[in-house]
Amino acid sequence: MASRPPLRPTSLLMTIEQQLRALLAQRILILDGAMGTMIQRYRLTEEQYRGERFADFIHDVKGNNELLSLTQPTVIAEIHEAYLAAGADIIETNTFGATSIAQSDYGMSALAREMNLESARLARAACDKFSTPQRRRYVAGALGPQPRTASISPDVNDPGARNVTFDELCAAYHEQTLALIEGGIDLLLVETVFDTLNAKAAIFAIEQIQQQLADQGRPRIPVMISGTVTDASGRILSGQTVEAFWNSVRHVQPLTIGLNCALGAALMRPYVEELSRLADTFVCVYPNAGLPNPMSETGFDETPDVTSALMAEFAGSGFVNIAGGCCGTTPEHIEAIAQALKSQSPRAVPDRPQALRLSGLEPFTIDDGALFVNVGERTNVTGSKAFARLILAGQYDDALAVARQQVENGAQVIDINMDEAMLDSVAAMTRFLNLLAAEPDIARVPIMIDSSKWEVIEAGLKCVQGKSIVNSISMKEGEVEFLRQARLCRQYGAAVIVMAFDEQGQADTFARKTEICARAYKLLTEAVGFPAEDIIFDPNIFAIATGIEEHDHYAVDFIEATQWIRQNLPGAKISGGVSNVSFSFRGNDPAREAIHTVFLYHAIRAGMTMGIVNAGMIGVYDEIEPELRERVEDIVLDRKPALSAERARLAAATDDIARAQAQAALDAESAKSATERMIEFAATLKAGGARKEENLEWRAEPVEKRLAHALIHGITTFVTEDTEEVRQQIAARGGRPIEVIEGPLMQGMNIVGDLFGAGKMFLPQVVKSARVMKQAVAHLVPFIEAERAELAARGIDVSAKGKIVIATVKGDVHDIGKNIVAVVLQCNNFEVVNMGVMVPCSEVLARAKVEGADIIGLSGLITPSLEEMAYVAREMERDEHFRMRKIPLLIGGATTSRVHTAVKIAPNYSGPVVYVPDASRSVPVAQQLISPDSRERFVTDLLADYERIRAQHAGKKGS
Ligand code: THG
Repeated sequence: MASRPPLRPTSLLMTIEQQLRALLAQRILILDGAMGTMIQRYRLTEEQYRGERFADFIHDVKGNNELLSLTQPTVIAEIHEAYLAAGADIIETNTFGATSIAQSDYGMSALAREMNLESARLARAACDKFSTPQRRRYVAGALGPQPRTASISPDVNDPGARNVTFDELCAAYHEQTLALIEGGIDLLLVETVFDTLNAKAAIFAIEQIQQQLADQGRPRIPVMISGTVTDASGRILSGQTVEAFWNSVRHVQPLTIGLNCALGAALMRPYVEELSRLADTFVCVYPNAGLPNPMSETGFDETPDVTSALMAEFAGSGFVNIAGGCCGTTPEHIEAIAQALKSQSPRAVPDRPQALRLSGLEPFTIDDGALFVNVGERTNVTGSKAFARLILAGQYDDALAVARQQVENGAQVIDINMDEAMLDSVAAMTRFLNLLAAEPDIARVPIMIDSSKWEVIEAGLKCVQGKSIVNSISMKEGEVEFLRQARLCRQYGAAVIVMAFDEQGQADTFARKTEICARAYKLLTEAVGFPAEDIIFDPNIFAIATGIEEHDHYAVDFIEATQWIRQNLPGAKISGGVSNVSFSFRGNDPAREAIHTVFLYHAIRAGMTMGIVNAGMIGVYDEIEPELRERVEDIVLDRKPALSAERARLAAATDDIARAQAQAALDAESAKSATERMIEFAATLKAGGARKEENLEWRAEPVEKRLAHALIHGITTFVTEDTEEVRQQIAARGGRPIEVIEGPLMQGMNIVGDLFGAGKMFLPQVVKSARVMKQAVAHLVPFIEAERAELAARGIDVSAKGKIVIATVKGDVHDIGKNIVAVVLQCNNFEVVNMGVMVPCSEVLARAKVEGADIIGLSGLITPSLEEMAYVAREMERDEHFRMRKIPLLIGGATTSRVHTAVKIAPNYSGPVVYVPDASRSVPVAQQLISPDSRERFVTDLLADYERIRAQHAGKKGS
């Protein structure tokens, strides 16, 4: 590979990466502008494109810009030099389309290597001409996106079809990268990414080469990655949000992440801002010269002063470390940008907390504060007869419906397993994942690729653009194979589940589990450099209560190993296949559900991060019938039967005969093992068919309790009639329909919220609760509207007291609470603009302005929403409209709190920021904020309260 001229005395000791990092700490570096726009200026003819060498080539080649590196090298060299003269620190090779795949359009695939080699040499020579010991210039080898894409079907009739494979992309990028390196580039730029899977193929090829360089003792080549957001959805073409995209490519530890091309700087701003906030690396931005204008000669007509002013604003906002131009920009643009940014300080790279950052089309972060993560187990041919039947019959549409149902019911990740003897598992995994990629409501979540065969896992990794989880790798075939697979996982950009399994077999005791996990952790973090937060241990959930005594302690061993891993292997996560634990009760769903519930309750308290679960078979710990719960607890915790019921009966016996009988029963029971007692009890559950939904004892309770029960258990069957019953009761005593919501329904939801907060309810169950609530509210809405109409008819003022714009913040899809708030406020004569879920900050603020909102309300259920809320507060402060009017910001939702609001959100905004603990509180809060009489008092009290909380919080932290 290339040898370089010994140019720079100071840099000889530093690698290119070190040099660039040192420079980037000091100033904003300048990247060059468009190559294509400059080539257009030469108005080259077909003959000039061909040159002598290709005079007789069979295809037209005009427009094949990469060919010019071979046929018109002086043109390319001139363009490079013009950009260097304009002030570019980094120039890009003329290789955007120089891959065998892109060149096949011209029949020139065979020339790809040569084009890259020559292009790199041209750029190298130009740079070396301009470099001085004081200021070195750098060559970035450009890797374009390819005309074919790995995650999108070219055939409208077959969403699973692809016209290029990951392996083909990888081979093309591999050839390109090697030639670029040989030609003398300093760094690599994977650019204009519109399909993250293509970019991941480029990264995979690059990482394979980096591995070889490392083996030769040569330094890593810095990598820059740049995506493109081509429309107002804020997503790249293949559907990922900016954050999901970043999570997908972060594993290459790029020197920069950024955005280019697209709709010009002005429209790029929110996405640049977002990346600059998220990325714990440098940010590079090089937009087009504005929106495309088909009427102008170059297609773009933003002038250098406009582009440079926009870039200066980015720099002033602290968004950029490298700036340049894309389509339509020229050396004049670059010179203007260089001038405008000369005295601006570079963006400071933020520290981001260590977290497992996954993605599907959307990001999914598991940080220290994360609640238990539900992985849907049903898309597994060995774990579901129904799914297996569909896959074996080739009914992929119906199989996709299983996946969709998992996500709709609250699965935050889906486990996919195609290990079935009668199946071509590689083909099935590939087909299913390709089809799934076309379903945005499923592809939203990260994928867990589950197989005991590495080749199936690898096939899966080649289909997912998001950051997935490999399930699983282990040391069962020894360290060499383990490390090989781990390195590949890293190169494909996946997190891993590591099973507690080694050369001796599966770990079944605490000692073996912890010993193997510790060994694997050390190997992964030290030999592979695997980030600890991307390691998920599975210390093996085995079936308990099998009748074999050695199995009795399995659950305890898992739980204790979980705790040990959390304490001793920092950053690592814990997962397990929850349904395994109840295998000996197959066919008895009520027993299994109770076992899962109790097991999870203890495992989560010990630190279990996630579990592969059947969401339909987990209950609420506190709601399990006490005698059943005790017996389940006896087997899960492997303890001597507690016999509470028997002891209670003995204590309650009033005469000698009863006492003797109770004593005999107690003796008989204490002679039995926990397993025996559970098996006996389980049989009665089955006999009684005690499926919770079918056990109607709760129907005898008072109606408020029935509503709470329906909400907690997610039962919709009777909710309309119960809601109506309460409404009539309230109406009979002259009350209003809204009181049904404010009273019993809110009380029920508050119980759900508390259980969720305490980790005793899981997301899938909360999703069901929401459906129940929604149905109840839907029943009440017509009555509420009728009441308003009636009041108005009586001449009573029902005109709006104020206007509130509310939204669930970006990144969050939960809206039960928010929708209740909307109804409650509307009933109290507030005008509510409900913007729905996943609403970006910019949209909330724009809408609030348009509507002239008096108050903004934000809702969110998951922890990342907290950060987003703090961001909205900052943006409100930045925007004069809100800052001057001191428009109040209301904060609500399950993970929000008074302390968090006071400490983390309120300080960002000078207007009132109010934590609203539940929907019923929203009315008095909103009323006090709207009324000029009460507002001042309310705000003063609020500020004092928050000040006190902050002081307390600071005190706690200090001690
Ligand atoms: N660890 C890791 N991955 C895993 C497991 C694990 N993947 C697979 C499995 N274990 C987790 N998934 C399931 C899925 C289904 C069942 C159990 C575990 C299950 N199925 C019903 C049964 O067999 O009785 C089938 C019901 C039906 O056919 O519908 O119990 O431990 N890393």
